[in-house]
Amino acid sequence: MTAHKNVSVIGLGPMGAVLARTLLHSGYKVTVWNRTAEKAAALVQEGAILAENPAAAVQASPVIITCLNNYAATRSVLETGSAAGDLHGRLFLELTTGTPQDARDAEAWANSLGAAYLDGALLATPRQIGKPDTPIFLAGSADAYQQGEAVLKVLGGNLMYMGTAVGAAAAWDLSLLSGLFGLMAGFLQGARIFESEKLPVHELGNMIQLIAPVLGEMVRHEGMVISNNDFGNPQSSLQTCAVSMALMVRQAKEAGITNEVPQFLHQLLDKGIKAGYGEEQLGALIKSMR
Ligand code: FVH
Repeated sequence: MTAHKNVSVIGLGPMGAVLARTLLHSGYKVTVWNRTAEKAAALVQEGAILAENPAAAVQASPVIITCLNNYAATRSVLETGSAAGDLHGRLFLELTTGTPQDARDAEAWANSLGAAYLDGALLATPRQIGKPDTPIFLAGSADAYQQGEAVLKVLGGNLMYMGTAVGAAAAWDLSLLSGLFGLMAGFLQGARIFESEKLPVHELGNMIQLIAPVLGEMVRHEGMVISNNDFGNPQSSLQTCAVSMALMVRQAKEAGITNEVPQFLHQLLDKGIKAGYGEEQLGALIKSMR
């Protein structure tokens, strides 16, 4: 087995364990380390090697994947014993979720140790890892990306290298998560509307999946509106959208359900309308958010 087929995974939470297992079952020699060693038991039975400490995990492979709760946890683990010094000449591939500043700090630290650094963001839940369409955002030097590409391809077929500005993967990740959780918050309010009308909630989920391209087109359009700074000629103005929000607030009152989500959105729209953007496109709301 060549050194290129050796990889170490530090952090065996739900995601780290799946990353290690996926690599293991793709023919990699996988060395693992986790603060709570018992979490490695199943992986060891499947053929992974449990490192005694973080330094041993680093020494075992040319590519070190970290997937922990946050970047501070990664740093504290890699500052244990000789692990940090042992990173010299290796690729440190951080797959923990963080901010762009976390990524910049991590890259500067890794480079100061003589390690290559690649910042990654997994746009997937553990059960979606290892599929041909699993998206992973990457950022860092082109050399670091080349060093990590083969391992990453096993974890997700849809690699998106966002360039050498190392904060880019985290920026893409957090921005998409913002969109996702906004949709989820809206979906949950919709689910309460469904429940109040005794409709089956799973059908709402199915419908959102079915019409996702139409919803995506609306978001794409507002992205162009903002980038072009062209907020005129609305098909659906802030004023129009505020009417829908007011309906949702009223429905919540009529049905005796929570109104937190529509109330919040209504307030946001109201702020934009009061600022004078009522007859502009929905994307104009960004002007009162700036
Ligand atoms: N799970 C998911 O769906 C998401 C999908 C998108 C990407 N995320 C990110 O992946 C990172 C790891 O997530 P996770 O699901 O594996 O679980 P977490 O609870 O976030 O992390 C558990 C591991 O972190 C270790 N850990 C926590 N604090 C420390 C510390 N101070 N020192 C050392 N290790 C620490 C923990 O160790 P232990 O509790 O088992 O001993 C686990 O290994 C995360 O950034 C997600 O946002 C997953």
